[in-house]
Amino acid sequence: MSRSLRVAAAQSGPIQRADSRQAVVRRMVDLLDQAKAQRCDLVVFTELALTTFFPRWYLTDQAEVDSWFEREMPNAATRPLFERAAQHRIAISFGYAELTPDGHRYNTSILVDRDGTIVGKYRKVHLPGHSEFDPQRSFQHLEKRYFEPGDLGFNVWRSMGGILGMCICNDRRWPETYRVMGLQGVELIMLGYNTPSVNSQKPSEGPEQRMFQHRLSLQAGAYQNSSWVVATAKCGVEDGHPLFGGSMIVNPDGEVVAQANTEDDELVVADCDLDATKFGKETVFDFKRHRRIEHYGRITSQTGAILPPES
Ligand code: CDV
Repeated sequence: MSRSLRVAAAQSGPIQRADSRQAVVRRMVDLLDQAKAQRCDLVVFTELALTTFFPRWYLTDQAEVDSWFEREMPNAATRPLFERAAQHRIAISFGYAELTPDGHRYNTSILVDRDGTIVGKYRKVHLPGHSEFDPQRSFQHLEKRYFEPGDLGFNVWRSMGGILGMCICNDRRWPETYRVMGLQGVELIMLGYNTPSVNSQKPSEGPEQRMFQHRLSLQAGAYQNSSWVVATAKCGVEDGHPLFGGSMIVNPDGEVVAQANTEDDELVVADCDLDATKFGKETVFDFKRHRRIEHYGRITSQTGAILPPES
């Protein structure tokens, strides 16, 4: 049986603060229809796909904060997306802000199978930014204010004949993200991101350098774990704040096989042969044969760097 999946990264153009979830879902359904016309099996939407990237706003009213969160999934706004995906027999993944019944808030993504059933959930582990208003920054990035670090770890799921994993945005910059999934045999990693085009703490770091770091992270993660990586942006200018595009699909050799041309709603499609992950997993990255865990203790026993003593 062929283990090739036709996968689309469904890049999102900007979502303004005033845009309704219903309007956003209509755009997502339109991308799903395009994916159906291209015979896609799986469509990967972005991080916080239903709203503007609200962590750029410093909010003190909890009711206003909670207005950006979803209390159940699917809900009235997203049901048309679930229904159209199931009708097309397309699996999807997308991100949203999750408010749990017991009051926890996470930056979450889910995997929905071809029948419209949620089969996987991931909650963002590496939350960037800060928790209080920072006057030194040219704009805010308040993920640490609005979300708790994810509590589910980096799981993988057997779906559509393969082993699939998820992470979200800043997670893609951390080798631990990919390796924990790699150690579970991951064959395709899905991720969405909202990345400002400039560094709010370093104006000289602009779109070119940030795109280089984005590609570097995705390509290294794919190669070093011999996995496909599907990365989907929300991009364009949201209420005056530019986010870069660069949605792409990277093969298990670390090569970019498809990438976005715009900073708007756009499908980026590639045929992902999951058997192409085998060679790397059985040779240079045969973890069982080559990993030397007796030397990796610091990875899980400390966070910050501990410098050697001065001589
Ligand atoms: N949404 C994000 O996680 N954005 C971060 C920015 C703040 C650097 C990212 O890693 O792209």
